[in-house]
Amino acid sequence: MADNRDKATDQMKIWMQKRSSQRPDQLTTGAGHPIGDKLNLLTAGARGPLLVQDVVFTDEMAHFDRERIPERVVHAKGAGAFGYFEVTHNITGYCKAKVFEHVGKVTPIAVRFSTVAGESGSADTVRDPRGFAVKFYTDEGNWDLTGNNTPVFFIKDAMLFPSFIHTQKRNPQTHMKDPDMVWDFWSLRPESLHQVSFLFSDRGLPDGFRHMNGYGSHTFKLVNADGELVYCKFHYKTDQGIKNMSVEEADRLVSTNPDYAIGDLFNAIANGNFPSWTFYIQVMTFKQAEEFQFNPFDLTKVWSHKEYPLIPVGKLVLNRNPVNYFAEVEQLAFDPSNMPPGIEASPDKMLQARLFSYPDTHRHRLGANYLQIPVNCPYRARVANYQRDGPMCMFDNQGGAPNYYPNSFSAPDTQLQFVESKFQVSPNVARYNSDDEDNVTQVRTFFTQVLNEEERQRLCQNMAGALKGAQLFIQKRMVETLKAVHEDYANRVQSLLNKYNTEAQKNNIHVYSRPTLSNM
Ligand code: HDE
Repeated sequence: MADNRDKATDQMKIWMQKRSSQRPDQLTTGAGHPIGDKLNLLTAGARGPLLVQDVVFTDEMAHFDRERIPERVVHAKGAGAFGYFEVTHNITGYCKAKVFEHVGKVTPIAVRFSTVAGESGSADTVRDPRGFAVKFYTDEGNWDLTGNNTPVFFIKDAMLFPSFIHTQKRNPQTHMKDPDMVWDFWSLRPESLHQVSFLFSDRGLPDGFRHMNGYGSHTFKLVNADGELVYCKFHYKTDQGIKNMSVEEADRLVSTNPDYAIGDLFNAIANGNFPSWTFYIQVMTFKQAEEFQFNPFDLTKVWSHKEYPLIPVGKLVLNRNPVNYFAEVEQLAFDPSNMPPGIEASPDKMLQARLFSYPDTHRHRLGANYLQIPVNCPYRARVANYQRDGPMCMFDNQGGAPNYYPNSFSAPDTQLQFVESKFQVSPNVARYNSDDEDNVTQVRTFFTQVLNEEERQRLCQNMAGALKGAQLFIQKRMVETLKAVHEDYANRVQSLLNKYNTEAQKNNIHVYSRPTLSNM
């Protein structure tokens, strides 16, 4: 075998070398009983049937039968790593959270990167947003910043999320990806245009996970020690530099190295080439929020960096690979409602919905006591509450401490300083339609000012290459929505579609050609 294999490929060899001085462990059953023979079933005679008393076999098989837990309903394919967050700039004027307590403060972190729509065995180099979720193990409980590599999202009202995700997954009958579903939804919901334009730009195919930025995306609230509040957005910018992949290279890797991004991250860390990101905040006062030209809680919009400049805060560094993928990555559970005192939710409807959805998902995937799993456990804080029992309760279940509140026996009590900030809400409860807010201005800026001419060309090419897979009436509606952004955007996509549609007619293709994977 070649000597030049990378560290990920050589994992078995490296593991064995580390143990070379030790004798192999005694093999046991799950219950710890030493095993004498692990190659042959216990049978009545050489050709006879199996005995139920072969507990060496039944112990192993019964556990094997239960190996899978439900995969994440989105973001199923991913890679994780561990490291630290270090404060480099003082932001205590904005936020009292202890994670920002002083310059030089270091907090351990876990990070999971992911694609969104594919299953856990899908390829890494597909066109898709990338998840970039960070768990900070702070002294005041865990803080999870469960973000993506884009500052905006496809929708702004969480009611649409399950339907939106269904369009990105598989057709209910064919069990195939379905361009009609994808483009039908996007063309019916113009608020998705900003994220869709990001997605079909070069940024839709990042080169692995190390060369992309991360964003908390939502608007959050920061509270300082005097109880003063500002709105805030979080950004983590790659120190490796942005690097994207060409469509051709991404397509090639889908078949030749579908785990490209996982391997790239693992090897970088194993080689001591630790990836890092510089962490910033953007801050908006409540007064500025009232006067802001857009809804400051609209997840399909960005805040201008000119008006709301990036304020440096610290560094995220990844310097340890998981010791075991299932234990530390598959079971790693992020939850936007994990916020320590000083960081609070804004009224962003999407964020509010996520506060419910994530812990609900974890209780389903991992069980009621998922917070006791080591990788999720807020181990730098002391958990003391009145929750007890449930499946897989792993520790002492808080021993003999009272399990009811209030009580007279000196059990855990509250402190007023940790009460959340007060805020006013609009008095009329109703189902407000937010899709009629301005969905085009920022997309126009992206198309005309953020992208250069070559990038614009590739965006239109990538979009038309995927949109051609949808029925004509859907193509037409999508082009109409592009027209509202910019005539040029719509015209370019339309003329490419005309070319594809004529070719399809000429070749008598009645079934619309399926887009390539990287264009889905
Ligand atoms: Fe998620 N999302 N999401 N999402 N999301 C999940 O949680 C959900 C949204 C994001 O590496 C799920 O544990 C709802 C925005 C990441 O483990 C689930 C809504 C952003 C990850 C869920 C959103 C994200 C998830 C699936 C709309 C970026 C992977 C399994 C209201 C700002 C985290 C799980 C990891 C995972 C729900 C929208 C990012 C089902 C309801 C916006 C990075 O709970």
